[in-house]
Amino acid sequence: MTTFVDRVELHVAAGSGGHGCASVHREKFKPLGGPDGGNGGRGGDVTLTVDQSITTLLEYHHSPHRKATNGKPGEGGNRSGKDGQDLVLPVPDGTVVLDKAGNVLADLVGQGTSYVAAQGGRGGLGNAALASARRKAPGFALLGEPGSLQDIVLELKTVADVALVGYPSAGKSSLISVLSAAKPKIADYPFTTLVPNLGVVTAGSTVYTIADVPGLIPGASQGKGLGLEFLRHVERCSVLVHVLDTATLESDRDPVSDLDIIEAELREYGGLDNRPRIVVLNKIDVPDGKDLAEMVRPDLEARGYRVFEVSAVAHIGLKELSFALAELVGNARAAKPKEEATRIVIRPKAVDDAGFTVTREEAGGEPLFRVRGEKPERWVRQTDFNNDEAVGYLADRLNRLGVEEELVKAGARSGDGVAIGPEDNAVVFDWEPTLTAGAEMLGRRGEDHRFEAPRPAAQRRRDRDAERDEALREYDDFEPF
Ligand SMILES: Nc1nc2c(ncn2[C@@H]2O[C@H](COP(=O)(O)OP(=O)(O)OP(=O)(O)O)[C@@H](O)[C@H]2O)c(=O)[nH]1
Ligand SMILES: [Mg+2]
Repeated sequence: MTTFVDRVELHVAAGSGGHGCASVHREKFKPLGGPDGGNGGRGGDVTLTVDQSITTLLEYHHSPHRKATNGKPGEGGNRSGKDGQDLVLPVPDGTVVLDKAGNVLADLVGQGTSYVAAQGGRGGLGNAALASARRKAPGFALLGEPGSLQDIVLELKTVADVALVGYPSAGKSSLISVLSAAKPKIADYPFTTLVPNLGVVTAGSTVYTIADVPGLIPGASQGKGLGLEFLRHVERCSVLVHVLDTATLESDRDPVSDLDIIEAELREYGGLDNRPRIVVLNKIDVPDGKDLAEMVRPDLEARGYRVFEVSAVAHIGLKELSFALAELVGNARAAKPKEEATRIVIRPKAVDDAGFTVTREEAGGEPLFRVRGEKPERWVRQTDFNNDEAVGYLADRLNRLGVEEELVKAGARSGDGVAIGPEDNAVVFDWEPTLTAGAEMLGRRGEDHRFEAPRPAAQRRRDRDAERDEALREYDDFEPF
């Protein structure tokens, strides 16, 4: 038996961004040739993509840890680091992606549908990209960001138009084998089918898929037999077929009570009430079977079912059945909204990029001000804390975002603790306000006075305005990176 796995836990890690490079161009007779450190490359994403040739999640069961490659660091001579390679993980059609709490993150249906499960870290800017009119030779570069890590659960819900349900040995797998080219295992003992089978049926111009699930028995909803676990695989079907055994040797069974019991179990599972159903009376090649089928037919029709008498073994009534199913599938498809013809790529919900919050906490009797927000947290990750200039640059960025102002409003005073980031992963420092030194101070760190020449007053004013414009532009420029 080939192993079938329809639920796995998967741990994915995107690649980290490469660090930016801090380097100064060197050439004979040009001792200060300017910064030429390149940017780090982006880390690779981990993406799940539907590949219809795959039918099981088995591969991920065997190796549940997957990682994309890191971006390469930038180099001198304005050389950017190479981007990391995206890791594309092929998954079966109908794979549902959940987080550990069971929330659905994505439902991947249709060839090529993709989901970015972990996003690669950005590369850090090199000092060439960080240079500006007022910071002509930055002696630092930004660090690459770590790639995101995700623990996800993949669950397979088979995508089939028609699902066969019924008692063990009613002939579900036999029917699939004669209606399609699929060759499922068939035997005359119960629970031969341990995993769903899938076949493709062509009836006239209609092509549809048909799946069975392991046989159900009374009490399946309480876990008897193989239980209801596999009914997950019929959830997506648009037509349900009751396969009823007209030739069972069990004296306490007959097609009508079998149907009632299976219906009761389906109800217990829930969510399938609105699927159109038909009834197939199988094994009419057996003489007693044919008699029994004719006997129960009026009863079943009185309940509103369309009834088909067939024999999977003797190939009786199969054509009518396959065309009737094609019609039902056709109706269901017509009723459904048109499927997207293009590839669907689902990205994780964008984090709120705009703002940040400052909250006051107490830590050992001392006030602690916590700053949370996508930008400030990212900037902290990009900062090389061994480099004073890089730390100064971080302070400037935080300033321009208005973090200092908010700290003042929240009552922070010089020397108070400020933490940027979540409780378990924050950078904490003692706050030294720079705002009080006046707006002039904004954005003036990292200036390299070696490049400054004396300027007339009018020129200084123009420069100052240009600097301010540039500071704002620079601030925007870095965001889409
Ligand atoms: N005489 C006769 N036997 C049949 C017919 N269809 C299936 N069988 C036999 O019934 C037995 C069970 O058939 P399967 O197709 O494996 O039944 P199933 O519903 O898939 O059973 P599970 O997978 O255990 O739920 C096998 O021995 C088949 O050969 C039929 O039309 N006539
Ligand atoms: Mg079977």
